[in-house]
Amino acid sequence: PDPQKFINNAAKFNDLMMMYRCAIREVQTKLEVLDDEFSVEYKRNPISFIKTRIKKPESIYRKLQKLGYDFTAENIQEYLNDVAGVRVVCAFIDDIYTVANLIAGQDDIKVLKVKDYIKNPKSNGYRSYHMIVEIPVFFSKGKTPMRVELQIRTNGMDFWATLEHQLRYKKGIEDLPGYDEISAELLRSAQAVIETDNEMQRIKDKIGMFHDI
Ligand code: 0O2
Repeated sequence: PDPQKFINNAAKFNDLMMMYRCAIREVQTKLEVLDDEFSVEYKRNPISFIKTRIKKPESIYRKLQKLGYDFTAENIQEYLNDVAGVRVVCAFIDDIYTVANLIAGQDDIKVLKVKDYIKNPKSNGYRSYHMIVEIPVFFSKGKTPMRVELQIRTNGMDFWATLEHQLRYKKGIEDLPGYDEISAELLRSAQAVIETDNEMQRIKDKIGMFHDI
């Protein structure tokens, strides 16, 4: 192993992660601007909270390996869409589409891919609106288009997905004797969240007929 090569690669990796952190900041600011404007214009916030994350080196490595690529900065930039992640949690289902459309309509944003797991939930019950966007970030070396994964969901969808994610990532959970029953229970709880989300939307629409909301 050549130590100099290792040091150069590590520096390149750090540089790239810095670029993803900056891309996240750009997207986060856009979302905060929209939320701020909404709170002044309509006296309410469509966004409950925003969470951001950079994919961990180990997860990046595993995903590249699964796709059959080496762990290099070039491959990360070329083949991975979700190194930079922004999760937007909204109060109501219609807020999700409002936020998604307002972001997609901005002329410096390019939408590369959309997966609507709300209209088409996954078989395990997972729901969320996923968007891969490309945003230009201005560095001293010039303008670089960076990809960011946006996951937009309601509080209910987030509550369910967070718990399901924690359970799924527990080692060996699939081998537990009652695993099928656990999956079925998770699916039933997802259904309960769908019903509550829909109910809240109906209530909002009802109030909205008489009052700005
Ligand atoms: P982590 O730990 O959150 O980073 P793509 O290459 O984009 O077409 P991919 O990567 O399967 O294919 O994208 P997809 O389906 O849009 O899902 C990516 C992310 O969505 C996942 O990231 C999760 O964060 C979330 N997600 C997708 N399905 C589920 C699910 O069934 N349950 C939960 N809780 N979250 C889900 P990672 O990298 O898997 O994990």
